[in-house]
Amino acid sequence: MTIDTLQKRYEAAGQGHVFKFWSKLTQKEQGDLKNQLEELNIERVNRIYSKAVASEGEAINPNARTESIEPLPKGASDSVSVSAKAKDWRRTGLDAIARGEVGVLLMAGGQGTRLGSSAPKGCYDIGLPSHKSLFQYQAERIARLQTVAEIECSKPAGSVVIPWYVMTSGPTRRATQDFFKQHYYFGLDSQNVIFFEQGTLPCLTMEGKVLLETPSRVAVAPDGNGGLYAATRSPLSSGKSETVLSDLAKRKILYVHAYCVDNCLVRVADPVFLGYSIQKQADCAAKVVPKTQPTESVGVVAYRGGKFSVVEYSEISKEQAERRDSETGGLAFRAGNIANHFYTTAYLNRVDKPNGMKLEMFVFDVFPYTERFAVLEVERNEEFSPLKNAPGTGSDDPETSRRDLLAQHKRFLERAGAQVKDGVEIEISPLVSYAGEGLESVKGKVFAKSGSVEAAEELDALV
Ligand code: UD2
Repeated sequence: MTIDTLQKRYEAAGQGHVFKFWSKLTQKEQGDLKNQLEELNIERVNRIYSKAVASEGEAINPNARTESIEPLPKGASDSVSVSAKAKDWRRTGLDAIARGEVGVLLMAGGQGTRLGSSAPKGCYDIGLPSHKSLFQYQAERIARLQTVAEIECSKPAGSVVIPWYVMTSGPTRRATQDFFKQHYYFGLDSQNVIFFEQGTLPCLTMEGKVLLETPSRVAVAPDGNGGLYAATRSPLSSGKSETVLSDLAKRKILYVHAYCVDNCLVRVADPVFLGYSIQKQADCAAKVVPKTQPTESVGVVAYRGGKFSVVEYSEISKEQAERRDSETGGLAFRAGNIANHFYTTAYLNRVDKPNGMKLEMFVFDVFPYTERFAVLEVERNEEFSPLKNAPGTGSDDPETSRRDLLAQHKRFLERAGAQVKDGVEIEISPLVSYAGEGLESVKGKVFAKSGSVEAAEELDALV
């Protein structure tokens, strides 16, 4: 396309201002800007903007919203703490892992602005005795789970693989890949850690005008974790045809666990959640925790127009968030979404870009497209402590993450029959225990010293 045609196209779209500095740019800068502007579908950007403004209007006036939003009906979800089937679900999930049918998809393209750190969130050190990052915890949980599956399903050591697909965005890709390389993939085989990149959208002013980051570059931001669906279809590296979907097919992966990077308690490829969803024959599923505060920054899994959906915390109205269940007195919208999802690979292949017309696409945009949807409620203190805010905020911050993880490890030891003296902080590497298993040796022991252990034998030094 000639620069003239391009400029006319942008002027017709009301975005001609991006050429403001054109004449002052060097040859190279002009080339870079031209390439970026050609790749941008400026008409689509304008359509997304006008749709976003329209739905913004809807959010302000919720009765203008076309579909009704209702809490999930009773029986639409199960709970690990109530159901007697958790052990059976775990067995089913572990068998699938042992058969090599399970992959993990980490959504790591967010920029962690609220946290105030410029590095990708997964690199964050929440101040544990080991100073391990979130990425390292997740990697070691995968490694441990591979071992648990080998032991419990009688497979040869090293034979079970859970491939890890890491979705990054423009701003997080380089730093994320470098971090994994520097840490030798935290002991995982790099062949089984696949990085891919989600799309971006240009940053717009409130009036919908494209923002320039520099005189020769349009400012862009990740297109939301719902960018996952397009990203799984885009080439893993330029000029190659492999995509995440083709890699899943090549490895014969049937089930995918997708999760949010910032939850220090996340059970990566949780066999209980996998087994539950497999037994329910769900196309996709969401793990939830009971929502207790109306103002919590979590979406709620609900019925919208009779379909499963998640009403994001930025969308729910005040009265809906505060609505109480007449029987229990608890919140009516209590299924707190924790960005922790199950998909069959078949479903991931079936959904197309569900909502490419949003400024920020959400991972749960695909839920309304199936009735075969499952919801599993888990215990917050065991599985959810998100890192959203800067140190010292008092909630969802590094201190609460550290507190919740170490409190869980103390429970692991007590459930295994040990006693931990007050004030003693013991951190147990995921390589020792994924969910509290593998600690038989501590029965009857009293721990009086703080520290972190990388092997069960090291616990004796803390008695
Ligand atoms: C997410 C959930 C919210 C609740 C909360 C719990 C969505 C849309 N909302 O809200 O319902 O579950 O988490 O902690 O999931 N990400 C990308 N690319 C992007 C944007 C985000 O990969 O363009 C990743 C991000 O790295 C993180 C996850 O998606 O792993 C959630 O992103 P967030 O922390 O910005 O989402 P939040 O807290 O607004």
